[in-house]
Amino acid sequence: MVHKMIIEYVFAFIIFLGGFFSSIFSSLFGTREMRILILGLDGAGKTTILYRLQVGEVVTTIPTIGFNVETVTYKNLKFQVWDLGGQTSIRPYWRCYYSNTDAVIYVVDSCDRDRIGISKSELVAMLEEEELRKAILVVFANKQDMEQAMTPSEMANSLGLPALKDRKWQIFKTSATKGTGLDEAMEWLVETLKSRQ
Ligand SMILES: Nc1nc2c(ncn2[C@@H]2O[C@H](COP(=O)(O)OP(=O)(O)OP(=O)(O)O)[C@@H](O)[C@H]2O)c(=O)[nH]1
Ligand SMILES: [Mg+2]
Repeated sequence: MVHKMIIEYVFAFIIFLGGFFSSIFSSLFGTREMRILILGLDGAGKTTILYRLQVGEVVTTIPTIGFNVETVTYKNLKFQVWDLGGQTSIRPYWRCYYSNTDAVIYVVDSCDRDRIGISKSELVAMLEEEELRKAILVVFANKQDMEQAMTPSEMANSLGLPALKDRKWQIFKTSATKGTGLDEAMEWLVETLKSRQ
């Protein structure tokens, strides 16, 4: 019991340190890369998407405890992409990574009807944060290769996207394992980021 608590504290500290260094790094370098966070519930496909974008392949993933960070080059633009663990106990640490974020890729499992409400509340709470006021939001309606997948418009409504105020957002259907839809979504993200500069 005591051991478990110590391990949890150590994990929490490591995740917190990750967030601390990530914000120091991004504020130290003037001509910085665009900073993107990949967020969403556990199992949505965030890590699969990160490595699809980086190496163009499907990697075998395990649930992320903490974070993965990679430099992704897309259309000659360099992005620093942070993929954070989505388990309930890790979500409170997302906010350690918010500062200087240009865009959030919010990944939703299109087959997870039971948890779309939880996904919405996490999204709404995240968007209320001052540090993310100017961040662009791209929702990936992921796992569209599955037969029971919800449609993007159904998901947009369930997530409350049409009600968002003062936010540049778009939703795309994706399949990280098949590799479909990612290009279109990244294209929109790049163009939207460029037009804001
Ligand atoms: N069918 C299907 N499975 C997918 C897709 N994307 C990811 N998966 C699978 O979903 C599972 C979870 O994927 P991860 O990328 O580890 O999920 P995650 O969002 O990083 O999860 P956490 O790290 O726990 O937050 C893996 O078995 C993936 O292969 C997809 O588009 N279609
Ligand atoms: Mg992961």
